[in-house]
Amino acid sequence: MTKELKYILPPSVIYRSQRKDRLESRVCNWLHPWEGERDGDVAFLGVPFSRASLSGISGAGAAPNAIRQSFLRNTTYSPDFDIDIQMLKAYDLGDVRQHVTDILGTHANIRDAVIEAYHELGEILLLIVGGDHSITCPSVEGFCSVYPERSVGIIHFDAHNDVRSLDSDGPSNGTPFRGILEGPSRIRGRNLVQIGIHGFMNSSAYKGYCDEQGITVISSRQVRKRGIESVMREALEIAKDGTNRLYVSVDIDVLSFPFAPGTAAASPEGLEPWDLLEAMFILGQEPSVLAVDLVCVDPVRDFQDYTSRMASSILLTLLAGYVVRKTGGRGYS
Ligand SMILES: [Mn+2]
Repeated sequence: MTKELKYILPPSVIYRSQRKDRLESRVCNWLHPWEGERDGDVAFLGVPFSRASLSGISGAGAAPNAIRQSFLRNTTYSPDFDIDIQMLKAYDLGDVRQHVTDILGTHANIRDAVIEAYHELGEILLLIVGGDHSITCPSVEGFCSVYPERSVGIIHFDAHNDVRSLDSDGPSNGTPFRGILEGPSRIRGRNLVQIGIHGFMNSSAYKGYCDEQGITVISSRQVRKRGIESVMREALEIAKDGTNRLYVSVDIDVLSFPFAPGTAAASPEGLEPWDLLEAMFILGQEPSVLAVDLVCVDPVRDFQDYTSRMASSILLTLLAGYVVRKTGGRGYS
């Protein structure tokens, strides 16, 4: 019997692989529905919310379950890293309670669900799986209020700056980082690094806002020219300067659209999968990273589940890095 939480409902679907090979561990069998345990390493929290999307009708609310389903295809071991993540205790906490029409009320639930997750499980690595990008603002607010005495830096992967003015359409998938900088979280622009911003679908005025706020913007073109490892070294230095906790936000549209067809606003100039996966492996190892969100996977727009499967690879690669962090094992090379 799953323990009842105030802001989080138990997972609405639980997938189990029927494969009989005992020498192979399937991710969906390893990830357990949470039943009140207090000893986890990592927890999956779904946020099936996409009504604050500016990109027309969004199916991103279906992403948490689509990603749970894509775990059916994954094992816990990858030869790319020669790491098996099954040593980690991983729980599926379920999904944040939604309100049918109330966007601000659901955002408040997201904030409170993040607080509730840390309250129940202590200092775990929390995977917050959206949903559209509007969820990041309340999620960061929750993260910051769990440890109010600590200061937080953010590393953000996206095609867009997501600093649209809150006055025009209210909180949406285009506003989370303005909401964060101008909200109660007290995060400083100089500790926010945006990576992979790309394509003729941004605005110089919003880049101007980022410059004014001291945000570091590293374009997709710069990632390609410099290499992701150099970019990540710089990003960590900036995000960690004067802070002691990191929040990571990954909008799947940071990838070039052939690699993430199931999202509303990718473009050809985006990152390639290994750029993002190496970044995840590096961030998984980083001791100050305690929360990672993954947003804007839209199963309704997807092709043969490729984008949901990309999302599961992003999360699992992060966890491969987390195994290195936990065991003091081999770092990246
Ligand atoms: Mn975004």
